[in-house]
Amino acid sequence: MIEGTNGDEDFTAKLAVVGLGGMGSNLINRLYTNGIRSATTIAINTDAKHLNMIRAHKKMLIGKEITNGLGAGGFPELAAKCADASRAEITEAIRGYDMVVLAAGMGGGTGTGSAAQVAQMAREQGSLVVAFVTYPFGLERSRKLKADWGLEQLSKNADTTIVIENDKLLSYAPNLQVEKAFELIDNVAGNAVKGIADTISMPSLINLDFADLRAVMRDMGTAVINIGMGQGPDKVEKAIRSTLTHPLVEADLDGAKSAMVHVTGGTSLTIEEATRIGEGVTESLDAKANVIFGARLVPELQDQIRVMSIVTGVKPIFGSAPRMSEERAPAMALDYLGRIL
Ligand SMILES: Nc1nc2c(ncn2[C@@H]2O[C@H](COP(=O)(O)OP(=O)(O)OP(=O)(O)O)[C@@H](O)[C@H]2O)c(=O)[nH]1
Ligand SMILES: [Mg+2]
Repeated sequence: MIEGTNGDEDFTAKLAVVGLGGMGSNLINRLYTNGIRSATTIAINTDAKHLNMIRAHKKMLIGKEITNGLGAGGFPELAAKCADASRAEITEAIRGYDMVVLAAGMGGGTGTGSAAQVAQMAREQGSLVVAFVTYPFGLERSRKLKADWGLEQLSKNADTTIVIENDKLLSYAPNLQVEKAFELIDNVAGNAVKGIADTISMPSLINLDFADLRAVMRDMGTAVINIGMGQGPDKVEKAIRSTLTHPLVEADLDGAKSAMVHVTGGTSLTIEEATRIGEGVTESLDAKANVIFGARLVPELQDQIRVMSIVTGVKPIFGSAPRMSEERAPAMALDYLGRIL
């Protein structure tokens, strides 16, 4: 018991992960099915059929009177109306969380049109709002304008908006089938969300608490996420190198204000190794940037080290990755990527 308390109070930060639209709900399904213990999962969609297939702690169909549960058909304005019409229920569902993590694919109707509004509702209640969004493949041409619009609205309303560019992720494993590509993206985003949730709610080798996270994520605009992995004798160097070479969107780091680095490793990971990685992956940032580290031991990882670094206050540059080809190719690329990421 902590001195000065009656022992009943819960000092862990309360977290909700809210998935919006098809992509967001799929991510929630994955998190829930894999058993996320540190956060409440909430799926929100205008599409009743899709929502029916999703498993989550809470599910919510929005704008029933407007779309009849048939989805927003790629129209963000319509989805924004749906979010507005369901404002009271959404506000109720996200009430009382210290942090709300939003997930949505930019480029369609529901996720694109409702993300900014849900972010605003969560902020009004005082939650720290961090959004994970994907930016459409080059081959989804008509969706990019919508995505740009959605991203702009969202970054005005969320504290930090972390962007994953689909093409960029796929440039590390070209010629993947679209479905496999989505699966991969969901995995990466899901791991990142789970990483943040676990980091602040479970005992760790190097603890990161909610106050630390808030300091680097409050009012920070857009952010980039880099992921890396190391294994074997040079695992620390490999982890640093792969993290620096696997940004999920290219960005101009000039204005970088802060960064969060999280390292996960098997039980042999030492504090010294984790610190070395934290320093290695943030070396190029301005000396004034506020950098926080966290590290957790996950016995199943054995000799493997996994790194996630999120750099905030940067400007994403879209379109630097080669466009994903529409060709179909073997799934072995997925296995290859699974190892790097
Ligand atoms: N990672 C991932 N991305 C997806 C998935 N489905 C779609 N996307 C991407 O997310 C963007 C938005 O698609 P959806 O999430 O299906 O759209 P929505 O928000 O449901 O919009 P409406 O169906 O028009 O209401 C697409 O342009 C794709 O780039 C998925 O299962 N996983
Ligand atoms: Mg949909």
